[in-house]
Amino acid sequence: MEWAESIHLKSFSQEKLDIPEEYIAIYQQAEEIYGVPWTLLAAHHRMETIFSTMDPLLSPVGAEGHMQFMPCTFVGWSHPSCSGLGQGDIPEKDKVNPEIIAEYGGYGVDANKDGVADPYDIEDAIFSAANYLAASGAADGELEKAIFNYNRSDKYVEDVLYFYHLYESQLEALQSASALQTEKKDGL
Ligand SMILES: [Ca+2]
Repeated sequence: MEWAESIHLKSFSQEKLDIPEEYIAIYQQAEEIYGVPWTLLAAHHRMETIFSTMDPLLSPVGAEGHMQFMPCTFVGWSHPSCSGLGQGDIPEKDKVNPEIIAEYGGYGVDANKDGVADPYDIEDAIFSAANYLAASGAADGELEKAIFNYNRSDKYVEDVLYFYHLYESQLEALQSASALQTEKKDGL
């Protein structure tokens, strides 16, 4: 019996999720509101900034923050300065103003309700990404279409899907390991 238990615990400890724990609750809250699988949000976060470890969180073409939003996608493409890749020429204070974003039809969200929608704030960034992916079909199962809309490259779609499926299978392994643990405790 003791032997069997130690074997089981060993296999349990080998199951892991390659997602920093600190972000999981935020992804899950965003899934609740926008209907986008939280593991897909994690996959985008992994691809965009390697879970926010990229320094600085600003790309050479002007994509900003934890989830690498182009300012025109965040604030809204109907902003008069928006064209091309979407860097625009939007004053810094307008970029984070929820009223301005509503006016121009952007996807930026003030998730933590501090009055600004900031792509450099982790909660705002993840909710904004979920909002954008949901509008692109990810809440209706059209993952490929939504991912492609986020970054128009087939390679990007392939890479995001790779991490999405990886996290989904890790999660499944963890859940079945934890179900086994529960059964054991219940004496089944
Ligand atoms: Ca905010």
